[in-house]
Amino acid sequence: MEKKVFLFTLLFVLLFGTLASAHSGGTDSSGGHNCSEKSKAKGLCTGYHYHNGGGGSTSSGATIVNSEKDCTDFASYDEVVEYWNTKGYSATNDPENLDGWGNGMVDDGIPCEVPGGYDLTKINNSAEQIQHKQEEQDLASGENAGYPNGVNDGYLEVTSNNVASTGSEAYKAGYATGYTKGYDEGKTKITGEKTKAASDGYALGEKQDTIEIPALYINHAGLKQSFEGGFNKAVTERVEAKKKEYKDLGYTDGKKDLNNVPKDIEEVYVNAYLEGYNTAQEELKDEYLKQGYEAAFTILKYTKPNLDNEKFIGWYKEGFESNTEVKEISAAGFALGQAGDSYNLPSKYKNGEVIFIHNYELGLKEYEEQQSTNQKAAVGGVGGLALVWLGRRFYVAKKMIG
Ligand SMILES: [Ca+2]
Ligand SMILES: [Ca+2]
Repeated sequence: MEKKVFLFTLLFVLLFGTLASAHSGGTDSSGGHNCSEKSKAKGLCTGYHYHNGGGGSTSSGATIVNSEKDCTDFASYDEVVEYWNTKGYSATNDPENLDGWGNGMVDDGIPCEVPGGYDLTKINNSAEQIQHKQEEQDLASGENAGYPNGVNDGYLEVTSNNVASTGSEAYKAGYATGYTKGYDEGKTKITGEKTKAASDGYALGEKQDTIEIPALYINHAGLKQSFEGGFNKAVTERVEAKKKEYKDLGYTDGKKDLNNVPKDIEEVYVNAYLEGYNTAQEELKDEYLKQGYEAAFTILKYTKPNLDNEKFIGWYKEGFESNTEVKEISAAGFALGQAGDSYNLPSKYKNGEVIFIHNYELGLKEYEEQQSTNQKAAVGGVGGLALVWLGRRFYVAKKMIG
């Protein structure tokens, strides 16, 4: 009977206690309580929880972990974000009511009260972070798409065009970056290859006159052009060197008056030979013309020079006859003599003294003859001799004055 009463009492106490602890407002000795059905419906809590500052220690010393935080529990907004991110919360997953107004209704995915100017992309799952990630992704994929196109265009040396026709602004910006980077790389690559092509072309041009563009260079306009440029440079240098060789040969022959125009060579070299030959011949001609010209000052009459080359003799004679200064000297010398003046060689006729003196004497002779004729006419036969003597005296006096 006693045993029965004890069991009944225990059951009553347990039942009563359970009912008492299920009350929504009160807390137990640990400072917490179970979540009421009403609270569960509101979304405020799910099970046993604490209030007012979170978990604490029981009198027995066991640590109680608070399963829920409020915005006031954090020292800084960065802490809020760190907590939010660590928990993996979002606009659709906010069991601690950090996002909205604590009413259990989720808000915009931004927990608590965000300070102005805060970088919202730091907050996991925020619209800003999602957008930022999308932009970064777009930027990267744009760059990946632009780079190979840039490399290709730079290599082909076409006009740079870093504009993407489609995609978001971030994609376009990434495209431009990738393209420009690639374009520069492509350009550097082709520049190096062109230098090589030019050098290969030059090497071929040093060996032969016929161009053979390697397959490696034929399909790229710039490479082809560089190869051709190098080739032509070498050929031109080679031709110029050979031309000079023939020109020098022609000059040597021309000086010897030996016209040995080379046979069986291209016209360009024949012409080079003739150019040298003609230059030498012109120089020779000038030499003999001058000799003849100078001789005209020293001899009264042309005399064939002691030369065995008829061409040289001809040039000598041409030079001799072209000397008109001699005519002037002759005339001046003659005039001086004819005037009965004393002999006086002007310095400008110094190199033609032979001519001058000869003509002076001719002039003087004429003068004297004239004087003689005049005297004879004036005095007749008898007194003539005296007058001739007088006239002679007069001439001497005049000569002394002169
Ligand atoms: Ca909370
Ligand atoms: Ca919010």
